[in-house]
Amino acid sequence: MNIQINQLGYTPGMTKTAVLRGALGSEMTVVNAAGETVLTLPVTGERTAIWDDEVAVVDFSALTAPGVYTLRCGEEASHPFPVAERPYDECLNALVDMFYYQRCGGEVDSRAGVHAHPACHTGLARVYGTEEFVEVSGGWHDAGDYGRYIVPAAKAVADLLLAWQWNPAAFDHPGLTSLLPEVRWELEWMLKMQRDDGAVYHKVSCAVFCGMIMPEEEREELIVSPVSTTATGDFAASMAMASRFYADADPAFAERMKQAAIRAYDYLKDAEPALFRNPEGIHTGGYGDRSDADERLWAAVELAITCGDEKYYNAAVRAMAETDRAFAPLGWGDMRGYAAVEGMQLPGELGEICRQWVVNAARKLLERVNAYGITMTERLPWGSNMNISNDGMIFYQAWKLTGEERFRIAAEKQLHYLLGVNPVGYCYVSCYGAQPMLHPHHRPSVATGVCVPGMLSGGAASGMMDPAAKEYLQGQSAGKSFVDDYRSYSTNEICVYWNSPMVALLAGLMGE
Ligand code: 9MR
Ligand code: 9MR
Ligand code: ZN
Repeated sequence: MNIQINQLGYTPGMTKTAVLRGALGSEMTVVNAAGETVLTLPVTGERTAIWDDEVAVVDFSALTAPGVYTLRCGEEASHPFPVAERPYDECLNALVDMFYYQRCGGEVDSRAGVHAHPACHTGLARVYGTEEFVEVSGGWHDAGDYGRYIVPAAKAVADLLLAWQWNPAAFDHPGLTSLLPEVRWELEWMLKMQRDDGAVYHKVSCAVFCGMIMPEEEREELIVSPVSTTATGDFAASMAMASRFYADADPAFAERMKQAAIRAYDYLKDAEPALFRNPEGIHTGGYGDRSDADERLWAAVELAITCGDEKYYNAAVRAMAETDRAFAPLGWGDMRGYAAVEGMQLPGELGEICRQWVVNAARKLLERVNAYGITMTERLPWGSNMNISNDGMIFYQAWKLTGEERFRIAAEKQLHYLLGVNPVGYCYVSCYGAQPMLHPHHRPSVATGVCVPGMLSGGAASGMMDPAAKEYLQGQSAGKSFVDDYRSYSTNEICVYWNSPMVALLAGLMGE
């Protein structure tokens, strides 16, 4: 395909751009289902060299009437795509159901079809290096592996709660699961990972990654890795945040989370940074960090909001003064963006600082966008589709704050990229779109031979960081460094914290 479009289509009011490449004609036509040309647009302007192609970007936002269309240019045609009021409902539903498929410690029932399985990882877990055993069942498997890690869990929870905050109506339609109960599945597990002194264990997993088997077949010993201050800070922040979302429906649960957050925070006050590294003999995901200052900042901000207590507010003010606010990242390692996005609701100067921060971050991101509308060109990291969704969340927030259309358009372009406007022409959500990703590094999908739907691929990664990438992607440009092969964990794994920002972006954009 040499004309890339959002394969799930567009709402009437959305920005619509196609990326054309190769020696195409000077005119692009929009053709309806009856074969009639409804719009003709010039392919003008300079071609941009990007990722080994010469591309032209054509804006066809003038197309607003519902229908099914194809773009044509010379001999080339795009996939057919709809313009409709709600083109993403099913996909959003599937993106949320993905968390149900990732459930650990409980049955995934027959509604999951071939992916149904009995409760997995239910045994007690050994605390690393001790004879102590703890009950830490539950939560979601992190990704294509079966580890459960606090640091990325906090990001996933925060994104999903933001999605709910931005547009609860987006989650009205039926699926395997509902949003807040599903998030609770993770929160209940996180609570179990807290020690009596308030500190939080970094993760629970087996010593090494297992083969491509179903989760209940992984029966090696479960090991709880040591406490880290990043996990403890993330825990305090996400628990304090979550507490507000459950306060009406279940005040006791909300209070339990708030108290857990306070205990984690109190532990941190006197704790020197304890940054995680896999201890000897443990080889699963590391989620290491260089600093825990951002986790501490986020925790102070959330506790200030939830408790309305000056002591947390002042702590947040102090932490903020020491924070580099050049960008507002929403990663699993750098939580400054969550402090910024959440801190916007605080009163006084701190709230104002956070609002400014988010808008400035969006402005800076906008200076970096390329022909495909994304902010990364030279180097795409492992899980680049997460960064793209994260950028979309920041653009969305900036649009809501300022009303500036350029931010909305930028947010929409992140979505369009993920759903097809990218140089490999994939819809990066499994089983969706005309050319869906279908072979993720995801053990239940490999074990059954059937791809779980609704999972966002990590996407192009320029570092050639797995055997399949080395085999197939040598010499590829950054944006094309993707292979839909289950062996390529650095370009085609899936993750709860990659789905979560896409859920937030989509929910936000589908609100009014
Ligand atoms: O399956 C593992 C995946 O979840 C991780 O992201 C990845 C990198 O840590 O590692 C995968 O496991 C592979 C391991 O690192 C090396 N041996 C083969 C494993 C499965 O492909
Ligand atoms: O998402 C993580 C990515 O940012 C890192 O570059 C990569 C290598 O350390 O690890 C990714 O996280 C993996 C985790 O370690 C194990 N579960 C699967 C995660 C996604 O590949
Ligand atoms: Zn499990």
